[in-house]
Amino acid sequence: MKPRDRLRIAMQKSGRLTEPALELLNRCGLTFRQSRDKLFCFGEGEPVDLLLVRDDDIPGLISQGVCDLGIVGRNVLSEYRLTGGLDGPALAEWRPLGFGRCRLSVAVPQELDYRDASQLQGQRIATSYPGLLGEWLRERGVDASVVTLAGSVEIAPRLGTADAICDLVQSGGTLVANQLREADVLLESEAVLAGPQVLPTDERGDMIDLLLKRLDGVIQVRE
Ligand code: PRT
Ligand code: ZN
Repeated sequence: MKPRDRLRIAMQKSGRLTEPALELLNRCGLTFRQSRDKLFCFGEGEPVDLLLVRDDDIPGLISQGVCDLGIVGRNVLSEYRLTGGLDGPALAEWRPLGFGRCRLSVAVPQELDYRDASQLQGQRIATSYPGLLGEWLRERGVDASVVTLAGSVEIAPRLGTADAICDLVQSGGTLVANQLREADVLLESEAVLAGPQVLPTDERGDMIDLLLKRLDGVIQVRE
């Protein structure tokens, strides 16, 4: 890959993390030329550009060296570490960013009296997070069948294709609407600044140091 002298940050093009991520970068003194409909956003003051993509693609783009950093949910980063990024360089969570908070939880039918994970033995659990769910079940010695779905996980029990689900929960409204209830939390998530475990040592590394310092300042003020 050709060396780059400008830092490139991947972030979600259109979704829950887009506005708060841009606002945070602005507060760190980074501004971008308005081309939000495009893939690429050129940074005006500092040598920092944005790549606007689907959140699921962010860890892979960092791993391949297409981007230096990314703003992505811990849920997506952790799942990638377990399932997608096994051959690439190790990725690290450089900073928690304090927005996009949610939980990855197992939810069961409302009428089920859930006590612990052993009740999931032999059950079918629908999820978009087979890596995180599989690891959690293994750690508890539970043998369940993981049904991987790309979306609309919460309707699987009503359709009869799963007995329980493992999905992101925020207010809990989606679970209630589907006659489910949160039974166990696998992961507390929020948006994080992700990057390679080993940061570049060139000018981009200097820019990353500067960005981390500014981020720490902004996050401290907010707390
Ligand atoms: O197009 P792209 O692939 O980029 O977007 P996406 O649809 O995959 O992601 P998006 O924008 O929905 O979410 C981006 C990130 O926001 C997630 O990866 C999480 O880190 C974070 N986040 C925070 C959430 C939620 N809260 C959330 N509530 N992501 C999804 N949800 C969904 C959840 O899947 C469920 O369907 O909202 C529903 C539950 O919400 P409640 O409030 O009813 O409990
Ligand atoms: Zn996505």
